[in-house]
Amino acid sequence: MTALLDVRKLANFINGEWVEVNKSTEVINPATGEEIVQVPLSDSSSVDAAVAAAKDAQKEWALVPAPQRAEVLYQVGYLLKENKERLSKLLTMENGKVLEEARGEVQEGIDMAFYMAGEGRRLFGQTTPAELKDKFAMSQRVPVGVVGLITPWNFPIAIATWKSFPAIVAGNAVVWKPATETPIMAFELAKIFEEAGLPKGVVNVVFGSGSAVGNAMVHHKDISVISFTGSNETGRNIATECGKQLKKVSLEMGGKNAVIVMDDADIDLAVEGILWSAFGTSGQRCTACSRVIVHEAVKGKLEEKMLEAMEKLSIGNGLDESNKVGPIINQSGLEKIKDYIEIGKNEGAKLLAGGYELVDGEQKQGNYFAPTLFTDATADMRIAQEEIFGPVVSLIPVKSFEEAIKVNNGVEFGLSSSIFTNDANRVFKAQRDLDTGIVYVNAGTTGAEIHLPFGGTKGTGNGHRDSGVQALDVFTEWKAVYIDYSGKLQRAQIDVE
Ligand code: UN1
Repeated sequence: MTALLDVRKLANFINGEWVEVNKSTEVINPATGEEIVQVPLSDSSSVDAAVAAAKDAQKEWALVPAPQRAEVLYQVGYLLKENKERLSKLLTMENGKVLEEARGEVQEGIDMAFYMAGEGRRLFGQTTPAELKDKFAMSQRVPVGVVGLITPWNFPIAIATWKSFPAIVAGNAVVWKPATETPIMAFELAKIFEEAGLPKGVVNVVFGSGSAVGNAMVHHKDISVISFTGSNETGRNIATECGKQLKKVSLEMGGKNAVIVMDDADIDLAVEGILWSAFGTSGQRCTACSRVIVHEAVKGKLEEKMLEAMEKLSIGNGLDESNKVGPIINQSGLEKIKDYIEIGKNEGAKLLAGGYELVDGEQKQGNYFAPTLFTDATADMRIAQEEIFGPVVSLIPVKSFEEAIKVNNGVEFGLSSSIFTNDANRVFKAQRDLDTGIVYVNAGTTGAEIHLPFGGTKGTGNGHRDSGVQALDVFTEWKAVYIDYSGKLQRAQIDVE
């Protein structure tokens, strides 16, 4: 219990009512090991109730003109703004990310609200010339109905806004399962929807596990679209099940993102970019940098400067603003990272810094892991291929620009990539040849802005995008409309003069 939060136990939000559930589990602050609140563990009956409410509400909501639907999102934006500091602190408490980053994440939600509200006055379709006289043709976006959102713990508010805001402005109703590790942002966002005047049933929140709540959503016949961000394994299972039902599914499942440092790069800038994208959020971002592909001519210099900069990173509770690296979300996340340290050592990579859990003093109660640097990794090692989701980065030396691009692309994921170079030709070649959904030049692999499409190639997803205007493609169908005002039967393809 904290002064920032006025309840001891969260409740589901179904049809505009706060519905208690008997079974619950604790939400732990990963920085201190203390319980913050209890989160419901719902079962499929809550999902059924939420979907029924959503289905009902959606019929009316779809008839509200889009600019008026957008008015609610403007209100949501203002309320997020008003509550930014309190929400950021709660976010740090449930997720662990340092306060500066938590503020950044809440800001992403604010930006998304105003951006998507603007779409209420656009939601463009197209008018198209018809091939026959006195005939009008157009295509327009229509809502898909009830959408199911399954969101992760690493960006509990930003990712929720990337998905729910476009869904709402497009005229859909939402059933949302947030991660049980970080339910407070969902609870707060639901309260904000309520206060902003969103009609009841348009957004419903059901707390609980993937195996109970998530599974029931994926199997529910009245949910038309599932939008999921999370692990590769879960995403693939969801896609298989949705495939059987011909249900549209949008997946975002992580990355193995690299920063390339060429021999002509500004090394100090590269070090800053790597540090920010490898150790921000303790490496628990889908976009986190976990490989550095470095030209052998500057490898020694980069290692030296990385080590120097890493020494200055203070690790600890994110509410203390002097800390730059917060905790790992939970024990199993920590164990996975430890396993990869052993794997890396056994594979023959050289451990230059970190590689251990912090177990003394203030850090004893939380899940802290030291920022870690391996060097002399090779492209095929498991630490250079698999997503670790922790503050672990591996340097892979290469001999040329071409080899760097090849190593970057030689993984199963394709979310984000970056290159540090001052050579204009390399910049243009790299942005063309790096096989990822997001490419940065002279910046790290993180820092996506909400009005651009977010997502990736290959194992990262299935071709859809979160955020940006492109997110509307997930939550709408295209309808083609032909209006013949000639007063006679005109047959397309046949009666063309
Ligand atoms: C994620 O990595 O899971 O680009 C989301 C970024 C943030 C969003 C990251 N704006 O780092």
